[in-house]
Amino acid sequence: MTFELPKNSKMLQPEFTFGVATAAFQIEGATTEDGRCESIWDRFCSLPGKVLNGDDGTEACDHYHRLEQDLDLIKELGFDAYRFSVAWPRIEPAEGEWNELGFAFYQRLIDGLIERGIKPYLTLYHWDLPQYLEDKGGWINRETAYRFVDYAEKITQRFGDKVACYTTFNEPWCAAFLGYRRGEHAPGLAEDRLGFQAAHHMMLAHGLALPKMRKAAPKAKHGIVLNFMLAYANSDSAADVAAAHYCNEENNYFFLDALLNAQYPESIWQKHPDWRPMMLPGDLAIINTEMDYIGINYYSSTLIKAGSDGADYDFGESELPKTDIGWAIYPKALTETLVNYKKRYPNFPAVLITENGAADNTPIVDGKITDDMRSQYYADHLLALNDAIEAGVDVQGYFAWSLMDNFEWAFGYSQRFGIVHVDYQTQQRTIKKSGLEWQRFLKARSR
Ligand code: GBH
Repeated sequence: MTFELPKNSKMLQPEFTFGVATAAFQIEGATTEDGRCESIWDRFCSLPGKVLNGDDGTEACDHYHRLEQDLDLIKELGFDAYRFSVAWPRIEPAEGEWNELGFAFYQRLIDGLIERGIKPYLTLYHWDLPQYLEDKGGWINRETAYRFVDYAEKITQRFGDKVACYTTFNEPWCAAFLGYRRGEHAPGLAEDRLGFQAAHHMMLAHGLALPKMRKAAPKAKHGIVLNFMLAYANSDSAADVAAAHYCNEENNYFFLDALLNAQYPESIWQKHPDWRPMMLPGDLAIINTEMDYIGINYYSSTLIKAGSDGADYDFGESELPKTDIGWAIYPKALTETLVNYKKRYPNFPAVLITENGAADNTPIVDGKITDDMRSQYYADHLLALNDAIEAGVDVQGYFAWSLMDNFEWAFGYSQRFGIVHVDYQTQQRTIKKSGLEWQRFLKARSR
C-alpha cells in the first residue's frame, strides 16, 4: 500500500511542500512550567464530564521536554516542513506581559527546524486562549480581537522571516462553533448567537492582524486555516437538497464568504435574524484582507437531510466506511471541495492542505503498529488531491495530521491520529507502518 502518484504529478515537483502537523496543547504538556498561564483548555479539562476519561494536557506527549528528539523524528521521516502552533499562554501569561521563556522555547523549535533543513509553519491560534481573557468574555468580547493582534505582532516581530508561513487561526469553525455554540470544546458555552459572535471576532482578529504580520515578516506567507466538511444531500428530494445547501452556507462558506467577498451568507440571518453578530461598519472590509494562501483541513464529508422538529437540517446515515473516530471516508469530497472553490470564488488564493489524516487506533504488537487503514486513507487522499490539481486548482503543499498520537480534544487520548505511536506510560515513540510508508514515499522523490 505504498503512496503512489502519477510520475508527472505536480505534487512530485520540488516546489510542492510535504509536511506534518501538530498543535501546542495536544503535544506539549508542561502546562505550568516556565511561566505559562492557564488556558481555556486546561480549565475545560478540569470540568467533570467534558473530556473523555477525564484526560487533560498536563503531560500530553511531553514534547516540551523532548523537543530535540521530536525534531529528529521529523527529519528522519523526511518531511520538508513542520506545522506547529504557539501556545499564547506561554507568550503572554498576563495581559501585556511578554514572557521571554515562552519565546525561547519556540526560538529553539524554529532554529532546530532550520538546522535540520525543515521549513517552519507557525500557527498563532490553535484554540488555547489564555484563561484570563476568557474571564473577560473570551471571543464574545471584541477586545479579545485586539489582544490577538498584539500577540500576533509580538510573534511575527520576534521570528520574522525565519518562519516560512504564518497562520492566524486554525479552524475558527471549531474554536467558535464547538467552543461557544455547541459546548463540546473549551470554553464550553452553547448558544447559537454566541457561536456567531465568537466567529465574527476571530475573523476580525484575523483581518486586523494579517497586514501587521506581513509588515513584520514580509518574505513569509500569511493566511488562515479552515476546516471544511462538504455536505451532500441524503436524497434528490428538494427538501434534502435545500437542507444540504443551507448546511454548507452555515458551516463552510460562512468563513470563506467573509474572507474573500466581505459578506456573510444572508441565508443564515434570514432564517435566524437573532444569530447575526454585533459588528461595526467596516469590519467586513477589514476581514476581506489579502492572503497568500488558504489552508484547508480535510478529514471527511457529511450526508444531510431535511430537518425534523424545526431543525434546519439533520444528519443522514452514510453507508461509507469510517475511521475509528466514526468519520466517513470519502476522498472524492476533497477533490470536489477544491474544485467548488474555484467556481464560487474567482479570487481564491493558493491552497495548502494543512491537515489530512485518520484516527486508526491499531494497537502496538511486538513493537509494531500495522495501521493499514491509515495508510490506505493517505494513499487515496493523495490521489484525490492530485485530481484537484489536474482540474486546475493551485495547491502548493500537503500536511499529514499528525506527527504523533496526541491529546485529541474532547476524545482525550482515546483516538490516535499519529503516524508515530506514543506510549503514554513511557513516552516512547515508535514509527508506525504508515510513518514508514511516508518515509519511503518522501525519500523516493527526486529533488
Ligand atoms: C482538526 O479538527 C484539528 O485541527 C486538530 O487539532 C485535530 O486533532 C484533528 O482535526 C483531528 O480531529 O462527527 O461527523 O460531525 C478537525 C475538524 C470538525 C472534523 C468536526 C470532524 C466532525 C465530524 N473536525 N468534524 S462529525
